[in-house]
Amino acid sequence: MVKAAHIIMDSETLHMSRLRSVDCAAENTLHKQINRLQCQSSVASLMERNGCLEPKDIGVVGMPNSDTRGSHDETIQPATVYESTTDGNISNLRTEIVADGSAGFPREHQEGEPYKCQRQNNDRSLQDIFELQELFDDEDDDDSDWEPSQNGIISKKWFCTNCIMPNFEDVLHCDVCGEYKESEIVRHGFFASHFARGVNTHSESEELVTYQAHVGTSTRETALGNCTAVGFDERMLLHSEGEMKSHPHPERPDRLRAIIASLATAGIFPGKCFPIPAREITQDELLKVHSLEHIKSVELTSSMMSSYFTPDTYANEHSAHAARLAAGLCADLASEIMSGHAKNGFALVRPPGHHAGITQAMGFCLHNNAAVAVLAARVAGAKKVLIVDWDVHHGNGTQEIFDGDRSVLYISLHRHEEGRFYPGTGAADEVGIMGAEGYSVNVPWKCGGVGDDDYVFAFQHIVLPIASEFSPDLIVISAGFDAARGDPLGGCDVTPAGFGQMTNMLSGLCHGKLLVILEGGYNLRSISTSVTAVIKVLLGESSGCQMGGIVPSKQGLRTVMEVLKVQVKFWPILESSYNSLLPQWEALSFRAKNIQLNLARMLAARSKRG
Ligand code: Q9C
Ligand code: ZN
Repeated sequence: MVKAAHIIMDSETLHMSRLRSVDCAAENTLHKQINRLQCQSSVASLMERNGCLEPKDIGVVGMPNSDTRGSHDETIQPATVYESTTDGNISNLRTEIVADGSAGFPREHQEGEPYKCQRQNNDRSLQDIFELQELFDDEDDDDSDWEPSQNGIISKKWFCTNCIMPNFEDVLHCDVCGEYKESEIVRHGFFASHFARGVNTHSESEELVTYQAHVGTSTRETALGNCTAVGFDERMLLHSEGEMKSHPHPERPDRLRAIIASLATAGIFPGKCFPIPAREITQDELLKVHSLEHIKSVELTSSMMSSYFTPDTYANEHSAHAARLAAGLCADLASEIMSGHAKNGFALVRPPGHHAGITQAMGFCLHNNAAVAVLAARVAGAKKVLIVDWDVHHGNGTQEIFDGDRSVLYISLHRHEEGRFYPGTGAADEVGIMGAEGYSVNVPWKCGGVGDDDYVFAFQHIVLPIASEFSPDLIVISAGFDAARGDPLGGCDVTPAGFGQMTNMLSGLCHGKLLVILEGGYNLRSISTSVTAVIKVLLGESSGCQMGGIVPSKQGLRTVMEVLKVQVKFWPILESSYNSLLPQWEALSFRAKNIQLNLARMLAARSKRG
């Protein structure tokens, strides 16, 4: 049997090598470009309509000289912009590009100063498109991919496989992420979608059989002992939005396909990690997290081809099953780690879970996988569990489930924008309730564009001190990769090395008992490279790169100070962090005030003159 698994892997390796040659070139190109056009004018205009952005801030952010796509240099194709008019029609409004790499960076201080400028939060692209979804969908179905353009010429649009942003027929590379129109990102390898797959040598069902054989072999014949376990089941790919909307849903089956293909190419899975077979979570297990009413409402979707909990939380007839498998995998991974059968683990699951609360499905989430895992860990002997949630959105569901529970510490870092970013919860002063104050720790970023340094800085000064003090028996990471560079929803800037670094920092606690659970993350290349980086740390193959010289952005330092101020009441150990950062912070806010003061004086003098 072991031999058989080897043969399967070899044929897979061969199979994947085609993908590798295609992808490496694209990967290099893409990584340089990924940020380049993130703040496209189409996005900016939508934001502007919503009153989120000053027109002057519209710009192209990134590296104008890094275009490796072809011979053309800074010539940036104008993106066409749609805006819904009051009568519900979609009309083309404007075409505006500032081909200047510095545009969009608000410059509060001079070059060379220690605080990095943050990208303007003008990249909530998809979110805005979603808010307009109903308007888009009012259009006649047959016309859904046809949009009028400024000069009356009709052009057909296509959606980027990698980042799902809309593009015009005549461009060959995605305007937002640079992915090739006919991208083969999920074309080959395990579970490539029927849709994306052209001519292929062997069928998907053959691959399923070989994959299942491999799962069976390794789990039966190998002791997991010191290994990294991976939970995956192809039946979770069946959860998809049945209705063809005018825009593809970001939480799509290809997310898992892309990750699986990357891991296979790297020889990590199958290869170095051990597969955990999926099982469905039981109703009794779910009842420890969710209300019966919620469980029933999810089950009810099995009899419907298409249903919705919220406008963006869909289900098809397979969704409830997929959600039970996702939760079951998380529960089993937690028990395997607690029992010592596995060193650590990664749950490659969907639908995601952290927005699902006691009584409701929302934010693409049906059952709360992380919460289910915590309860399974408890059954397996864990007294205290730490949940670190680095999905770009606040895990309102997880926080609600454990709000009054001192045995579960929930720490979340998320884009918040004073409650304007989805789901709106997770302010620094949400600390837990009913005697469990201090057992919810929220790190709410004030804007988008947050990158590695701010995350690592917050880990150094908040997450690690509190986590060591708490001394958990297990750490569950609610690992969304939508804070990743290139994500269409998150608009942040965390790199694979950043995710690796955070994983590495946590692996020093509780003897490395770490369960990583996939939450969000919608750019296929970003999530694939990020998951790979995290698993390499879990495998002990990488220590997550350099650590020195972490310089937070101004907003990052401000958020960290705010959180320290709130949490120091519950975690006295934070006092030293707070005191050591105070001079840095005061100097910074003093300088900012001075700039403001000087500006005010200048303006006053000017108005006096004229
Ligand atoms: N106007 C996860 O990343 N966007 N969920 C809603 C409503 C929902 C994200 C916009 C984003 C949910 C798991
Ligand atoms: Zn998210």
